This record gives sequence, structure tokens and C-alpha cells, in this order.
Amino acid sequence: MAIEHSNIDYSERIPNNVDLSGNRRLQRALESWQPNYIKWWQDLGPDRSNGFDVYLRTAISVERDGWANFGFVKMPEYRWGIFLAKPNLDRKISFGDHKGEPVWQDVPGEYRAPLRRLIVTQGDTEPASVEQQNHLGATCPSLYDLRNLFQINVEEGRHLWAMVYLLHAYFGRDGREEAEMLLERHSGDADKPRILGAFNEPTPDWLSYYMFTYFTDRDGKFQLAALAESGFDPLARTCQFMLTEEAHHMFVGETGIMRVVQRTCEVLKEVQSEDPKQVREGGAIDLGTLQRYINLHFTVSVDLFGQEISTNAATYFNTGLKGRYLESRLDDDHRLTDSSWPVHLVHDGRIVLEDRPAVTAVNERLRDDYIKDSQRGIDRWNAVLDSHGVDFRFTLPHRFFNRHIGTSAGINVTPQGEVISESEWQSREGGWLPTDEDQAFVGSLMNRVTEPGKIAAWIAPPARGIDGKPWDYEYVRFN
Ligand code: BYC
Repeated sequence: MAIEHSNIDYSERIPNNVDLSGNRRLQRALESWQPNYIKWWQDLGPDRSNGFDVYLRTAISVERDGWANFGFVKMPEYRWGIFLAKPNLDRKISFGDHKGEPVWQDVPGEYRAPLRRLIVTQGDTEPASVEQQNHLGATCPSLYDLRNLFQINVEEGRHLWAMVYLLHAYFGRDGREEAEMLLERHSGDADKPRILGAFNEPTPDWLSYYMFTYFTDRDGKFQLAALAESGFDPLARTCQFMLTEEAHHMFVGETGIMRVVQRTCEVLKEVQSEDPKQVREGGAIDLGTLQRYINLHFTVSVDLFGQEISTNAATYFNTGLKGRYLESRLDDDHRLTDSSWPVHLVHDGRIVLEDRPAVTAVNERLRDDYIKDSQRGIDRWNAVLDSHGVDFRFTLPHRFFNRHIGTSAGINVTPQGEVISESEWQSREGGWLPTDEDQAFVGSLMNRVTEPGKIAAWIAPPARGIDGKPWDYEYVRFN
């Protein structure tokens, strides 16, 4: 297999640090996938962005600072390529039945199918998110936000490239077929939907977009971190590098919502009322609507962790394909032979917390890590409310609220974790999840603002700009 270097060769048609030119067959296969990718980007990537000059960061090496190289890039001439973190030749598998053995540089034959499935599932989410967001440029609240949208889109495109590289390089013909299908399934498509639920939901407005990048990209953080522990070293190294980019995506979500909350607080003061009607008339998004959006996006993302008790997940763990969050830092046997983990389950219509064999509960454990991490943003948004003397507080709903995957999928649970009847759910749902009216209102605020230094009325400007530039810098030039 190819030898990896840390520097990226940009003289190649496909920039890479995997010595692609040393493997002509692979290079040709990827070069024949490339035009299909570009066609997909033209058809389903950011609408009408062709020819824009966008101030983007492009990775030039996988060294510490090499990925944060900024400059204007004409869309869609971003150089998508293949970058893996540097190999650690002594790395050993850190968990499961193969713990202590050297990591695999090739796919072990017996694990081919589950490994391919994990890579395909991961890969499928990346173009899905670009499709979900492709219309948002038409209603950007500022040039700064438009630039961030494009930055995230090109990086999700690169993450697709990362998974396609693995499929082409290590899975032969099946891998090439899977790579084609990654461009054929589409978000929300009735016949060929994306694999996971959240990636078929629409992202109709910028509030949904910030929620998505806060909550759903955070699933990406935890899933990628679990895959970065993989015994299949090329997957681990690909995911390590992807994680460096994921941080910015979550930053866009967290600060985006913070700026919305900031603006709402200012309007609360202006209108001297917390009455949603008056806040809306003042041009801001009322706090109840924000909470309902939090509820929706959190629950859709919590579903992405799969079943509470999962034999798939146990197999991934035992076989060394997918570890736990920060596996090597955990203080246990890393085999989970005798340990248990407390799991929320539904028994006879009641929610219970029961100890279960830890190896079957690794999905749930990752979800626990995710929920803890999600709380941090809630605390920061609440700090904004606090600093304005507003009493309202945002909360994360109960993990079983509005779930469609897992043991609570068939029951109705309030945000506080109380099991209720279907009829009660029907009558109270509108207080917990965005209503048509909420969405119509948020939609009505979405207007395109592209003058440097100007910003939509429903959101505050960011505290700082990108790469040391002021926030009102001309991040996108339309030409
Ligand atoms: N929707 O045993 P279980 C990101 C299926 S986000 C639909 O729990 P497993 C990003 C499941 O497939 C990170 N179906 O399954 C973010 C299984 O089907 P079968 C994406 C679902 O495999 C923003 C059955 O239910 N990466 O990167 O342990 C922008 C039994 O479930 C769902 C990954 O997800 C669902 N939500 O767990 C851009 C990592 N959940 O076998 C990018 C790779 C479960 O009955 N994926 N099912 O046919 C995995 O690790 C696992 O596939 C999952 C599911 C954790 C997703």
C-alpha cells in the first residue's frame, strides 16, 4: 500500500499526501470518480456559488498548523484532496479482542463487510449535509456567515473524499461501487435517501443550520473520535485529520446560536417584554422558539447514536474496528469482558436505568459523552441570558424525548422525561417542537445580507472575524 507523507502535493490533479502517483491504478480510479464528484457539487452543492471568491482555509499539510492556510479561492476550485494524519509505525490496537496487536495497514478479510459498512455510513453523511444546506446562501445573514457556510461545505466535501479514498484504496470493486452510490443517494430523496435519519431532514433556515452545526456536527465529533481509535490504521488516521476541521463547524453552531440569543436579549430590552409576540414584532426570535429548535435538533442528533443495546456496536468494539471516545485515555481493561454500564431503557412503559454488559452498551456510552458535551453550549447560551438579566434558561430535553431510534422509539416522553399517552403528546407537542407557525416566522426573517459590515436584524455580529480579519471584512467577493 502507498507510503504516506505529511506534505500535500498540490501539483497533482488530486492533491494528496498518500503518494497517489505511486499507485497508477488507484490514481486512475479516483480520477474517474472526480468528474462525477464535481458534477454532484455543481448539481447539489451550494446554489449559484460559481465564480465567487471566498476567503477559505485549505489544508497544505497535516502538521499542526498546516491545515489552516487562508486565502481567496474561486468556487468551485477548492482543491479537494486526500490527507491522512502521519502514521505512527508503533501503534497498537488499543481495545477489543486484538488489543496489543499491531494496527492493520490493510483490511482484515474477516472484517471487510462491517468495516465497509462503517466507512459507507460515515461517508454518506458528508455529502448529505452539503445537500441539506445548498440553498442557504440565498438568505445569508452576513458575508461572514456566508463564508463560514462555504467553508463547512467544502470541508464536508473533503470528508467525502476521505471516505471514498478508503473505499477505492482498500475495498476493490465493491468499494468503487459504494463510492458511486455515495453520489447517488440524496438527502430527503424518496427513492434513494441518505442512510441515517438526521441527514434526510431539511435545514430550511439559518437557525436550523446553526442548530445542525452545533448538535449534528457534534455527533460527527464523537463518531469520528470513536473511528479514530480503529485498529484499521488508514481509517484512524483519516478520522484524526477530519476531527481538526470538525471543531470549526461546531464553533459556527455554538457562536451562531449565541449571537441569536444575544440579539434576542437586546430586543427583549427594547420592547420591555418577554412576550413572544412582541419579541417577534421587534424582529428577534423569541426564547420559546429557540428552545423548541434546540429540542428538535438535539433529539434528531441523539438518534444518530443507534440502539441503546447494540450487538452491531459490540461487534465493532470486540473486533477492534470502532472504539470508545478517547479509548486510550480510559482506565479499564479495554476489553469490557466483565464490566457493566448503566443504560436508560424502557420497560413496561416505564423508563429505568439498568446495568448492562458494557460491551453491548458502547453506543449508549458514546451518547452519554455526547450529551455531556452538548450541555456546554447550553450553559454558554444561558450565560448570555444571565448577563442581560433574563430569567429564562435553556435546557436539554430528556434523552428519550422525541426519539425514533432505540428503546423509547414507540413511546411518548416529555422533555422532562415523563412518559405520556399518545393523545397527550398530540395536544402538547406544539409547545415542545417547532410548529409550522414557528418555522414560517423564522423563515420570514431570512433575507440575504451581503454588504460588508451589515447584518440581519435577528442576529448579533460575531465577536471577531476569521484569521485575525475584522468581522466586516469582505470574506466573499461576488465579481
Ligand atoms: N437512522 O445496532 P444499532 C457526521 C439502524 S455525523 C437510521 O444501534 P449500529 C456529520 C442501524 O443501521 C457521524 N438507521 O446499529 C455531521 C441498524 O440497522 P440494521 C456519522 C439507524 O450500527 C454533520 C439498526 O438500526 N458517522 O459525521 O450500532 C455534518 C440497529 O441499530 C440509525 C457515523 O454514524 C439512524 N439514526 O449504530 C456532516 C459512524 N441508528 O443492522 C457529517 C458510523 C441505527 O438493523 N456509523 N440505525 O440494518 C456507526 O457507527 C453506526 O452505523 C451507527 C448505528 C452508530 C450510526
